[in-house]
Order: sequence, then structure tokens, then C-alpha cells
Amino acid sequence: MPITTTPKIWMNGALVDWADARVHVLTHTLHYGTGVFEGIRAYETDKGPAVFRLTDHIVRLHNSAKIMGMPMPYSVEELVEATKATVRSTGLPACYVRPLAYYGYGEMGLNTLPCKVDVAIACWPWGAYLGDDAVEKGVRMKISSWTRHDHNTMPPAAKTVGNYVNSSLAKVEALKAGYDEAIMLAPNGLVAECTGENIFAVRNGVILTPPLSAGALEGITQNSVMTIARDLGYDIRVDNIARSDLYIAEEIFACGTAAEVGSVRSVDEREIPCPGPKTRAIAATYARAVRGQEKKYLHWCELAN
Ligand code: PPE
Repeated sequence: MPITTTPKIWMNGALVDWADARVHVLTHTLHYGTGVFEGIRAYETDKGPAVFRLTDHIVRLHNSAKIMGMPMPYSVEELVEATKATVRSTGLPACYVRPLAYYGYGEMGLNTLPCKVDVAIACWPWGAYLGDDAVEKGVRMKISSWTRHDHNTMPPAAKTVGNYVNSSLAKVEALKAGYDEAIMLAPNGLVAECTGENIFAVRNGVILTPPLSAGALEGITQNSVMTIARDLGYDIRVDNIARSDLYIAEEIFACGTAAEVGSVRSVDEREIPCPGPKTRAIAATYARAVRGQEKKYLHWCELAN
């Protein structure tokens, strides 16, 4: 999706003009995929722009860096404040936020130990990732021919730049085959997640979502959805899902920061009832929660002002 520019990008402690937020072509992460990143959304609330679960996202960024053995030059608190300042600088009521920590210019070769870590935070307006009205219309998914990398290949729990080679291969394959999104299976054949979303399937009335051990990212939207679903009185569990669970599911939905909550209409041409009542109720509550319209979840909305 094309980028709409905003005035400033935060780089290593300062807000610089969008056009000046440049890196050298010999930036280490550009060659080896060694960076870590986050995807966050700020939403319009009646108290101004609020960044949804900002601290949780920055903690995950720190955890991704820890898994990679990358020293983070800024604390969680510093990056939370930097993100808020960047959101404020856009003047936008709502935007997508992309923090990125990467090994910068100055060293080449696979040894990251001598490399300098740079951090940037960019914001831009970003529309519905799975298309407009993804809840009502639903998306068509395909099981990918690409396998999600396992824990001893590329740790899926870390949101590293290089991990997304796997997701991009699967996404483009699905799009070229006429689908909207791909579902990735772990090396043991169990369902992991989608290319940029966690997945949920309803079987016998119970909502299931695969664990981190199945190769899924510990999604912050996934966690929010689990809280919302429990509060709505649904039985929701983290458990393994087999491919055939998907084909005969009563409902399937995917969720992530960029995608929010979207229904799945079919998997490999097997039609899934869509939109399902549980998906609809969860998506509606999530849409209000992120905008500060659900008192119970106001603590998730971290005001940028
Ligand atoms: N799995 C993957 C592989 C993933 O990339 C995301 C987020 C999720 C699950 C959901 O995580 P969370 O956002 O914490 O609920 N994907 C981000 C990047 C998307 C992109 O294309 O870029 C996002 O949604 O911001």
C-alpha cells in the first residue's frame, strides 16, 4: 500500500524532516535482515489521539531485541515518549506507527557484535489492511506452500525484519493465486498464523488460537481479542489447530494491528460461515475499545498528548 508522508520521523533521539530520514546503502540490516520492529496504531478518541497498547508494543520490541541479542539504546519509557512525540508531530487524529531498531552503517559481515544500533519511529495514515469492510465481506485464504520457519531457524516470537521474508513469500503467492491472504503452517503441519495476523477458529462453540510454540507471534491484538471474548462470555483457548479444523470451522477470523479484526470467508475454497456472530461481536467491541469508547479497556488507550 502506498505511503502517505507526514512531517517528521524520529531518528536516534530527534525528530527530523520526513525527507531527511535516510540511511546509507551499506546499512547492516538492509543486507542481513537483522533489525526488529513493531506495528502500532494510534486512534482518534474524544481526548485526542491515543496509541493502542503502546507500552506493550514497546516491551515486545525490547523482547525481540533481547531474542536477537541486540542491545537497545533506549529504554521502554524513552521509546514510549518518543512514539507519543512522533504521533503528535503528525497532527493526525489517527495513524499507523512503525518503530524500527536496526544495525546501522559502519560494519559489514555477519558479526553484529561491533555494530551500532539505530532506532527510528515513523507514522503515516494507513487504511484497512485486509480491505474495507473485512468483517462483513470476509477474506479468502489459502494454506501457503511456504512453511513458517521453526524456532531453531528464525525465532517466530521475535518481530525481526528477516522473519518477514517468509511472510512476504506467502503473501505474494496467495495474492497471485487470487486469494486475499495466506495461512502458514508450522513445520509439524499445525496452523501457525497468517502472514501478518494471528488466526482464530471456532470449533464446537470454542474459539481456538494457536500458541507461540506453533510459530505464531504473541499478538497484542490476539491478546486484546482474548480478553474481549472472555468478557463477552465466550469460551476462548490457546490451543493447536489442525488444517482440517479450519475447513470445518464454524467461524474463522484473523487479527492484527494493521488488519484489526477480519472474517475469513473461505480456506482453500472450503466455505466458512461468514461473518460469524462471535467474530462480529468481538470486532465491534475491538473497534470501540481502540477508540476509547469502552470504559473497561480505557487503560489500553495511551494518550499521545
Ligand atoms: N503475526 C504476524 C506475523 C504479524 O506480522 C502480526 C502483526 C501479528 C501476528 C499480529 O500482531 P499484533 O499486531 O501485535 O496484534 N503484523 C504487523 C505488520 C503488518 C505489516 O504488513 O507490516 C501489524 O499488524 O502491524
